[in-house]
Amino acid sequence: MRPTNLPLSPWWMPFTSNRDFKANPRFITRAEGHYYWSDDDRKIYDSFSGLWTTGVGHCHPKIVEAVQKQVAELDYAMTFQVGNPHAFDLANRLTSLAPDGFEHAFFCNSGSEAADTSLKIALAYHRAKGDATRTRLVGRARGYHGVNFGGISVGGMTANRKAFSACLIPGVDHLPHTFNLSENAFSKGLPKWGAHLADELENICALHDPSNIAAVIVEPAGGSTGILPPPVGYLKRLRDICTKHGILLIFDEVITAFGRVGAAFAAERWGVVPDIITTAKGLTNGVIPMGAVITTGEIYDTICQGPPHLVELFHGYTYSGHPIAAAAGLATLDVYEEEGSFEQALALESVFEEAIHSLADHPKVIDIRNVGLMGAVELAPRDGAGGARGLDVHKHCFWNEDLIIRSGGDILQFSPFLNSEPDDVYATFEKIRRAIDAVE
Ligand code: PXG
Repeated sequence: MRPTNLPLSPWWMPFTSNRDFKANPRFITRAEGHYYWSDDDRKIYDSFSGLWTTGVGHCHPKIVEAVQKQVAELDYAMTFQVGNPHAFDLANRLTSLAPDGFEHAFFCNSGSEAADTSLKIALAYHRAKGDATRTRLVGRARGYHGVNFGGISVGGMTANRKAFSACLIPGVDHLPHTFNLSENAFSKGLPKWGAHLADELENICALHDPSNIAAVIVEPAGGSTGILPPPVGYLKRLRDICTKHGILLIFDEVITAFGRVGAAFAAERWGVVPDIITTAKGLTNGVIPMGAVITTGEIYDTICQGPPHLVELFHGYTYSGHPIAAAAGLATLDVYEEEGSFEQALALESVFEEAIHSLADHPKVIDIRNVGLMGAVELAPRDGAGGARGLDVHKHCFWNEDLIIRSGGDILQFSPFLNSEPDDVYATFEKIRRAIDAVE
């Protein structure tokens, strides 16, 4: 229960309309399984699995137990020049889960740190190889790679870049995004149109010469931009062009890894293997912050050379390989395996697709996109007030439908639990229909 006189002003909340929120706050005080509880003790269904994080449900007993045990046994240990078994164990488990050839995991604490770490590893790799001119990076319009300077520089979300424009890192190009309403509206799964958009990478190579390009970073399926599944054949074309020109391909799998697209990694689901994979969120079921950058043996071996007493990569965080985060990660990977979470997600894909597309006839809906257990319903914006309708639907769901949804502007996003009950998935979109009806 929230103390009624708790001042709200001091916490400057992330990605929140602070003044609007504090005028009418929405509090979550407890969670279990597929539900949150609000401070007025309503049981609220979570249609977003935390924030893409909590695929096997909140407060999973196995993960809770592992964290409780770990915090009492080894709360923290430095990881610079000292190791702990939990982080080594997790690195082993992660590299076994990843596609063949991925042999090393670098730990950090978030998706943003994973993105920046991956870019630094790419630059360090080319330099160590003697290709020090390869410094340029390529991202994609509407891409999201977190909010640190590297991530917003290669990212393509205008609102996240606008205020920081003068200080974005230099030497970055962007591929075009794959959103196209006239070609792909209401497509189910991977859109058929758009593979050719990967060919823009050839133009970027022609402009700068490939010998100057270090890496391309993309989300295999766009997430925070409002779900942009890759057009059929698109990822393979990117892979082929990168291979042809010696450019590293980074998949930002912070959302898509660990079952979200019905496999351990999107790379596996769509059969396209990058050189570096970034992860976070589902790595620990969201219980303890953690990210990991997984790389091939070749990248590690290239960077880790020279006199053995020297530090090979001048990068790392105080909490890289934190023992409690590692314990949470190990327990989470156990749960995925024991419960068959990735297979559960794959089996739910058609239920989710049918449920989300049931809104296709709604006059306020202009597009619906889905892949795996990622989905978006795009609403027509209100005249002169883009984003207001989406936020109103979010609030209406919270207060009137006992439902948490995520709205990014006028795009409603959904990330059902990997182990959702089909009835709950259908019920979610019945609630959404009522909410869209109810708001202006
Ligand atoms: N990469 C990707 C692909 C992400 O989706 C990050 C990096 C950054 O992770 P951290 O842990 O630093 O937040 C993300 C994060 C949304 C939403 O509404 C998605 C994210 C964050 C905030 C909102 O879809 N993803």
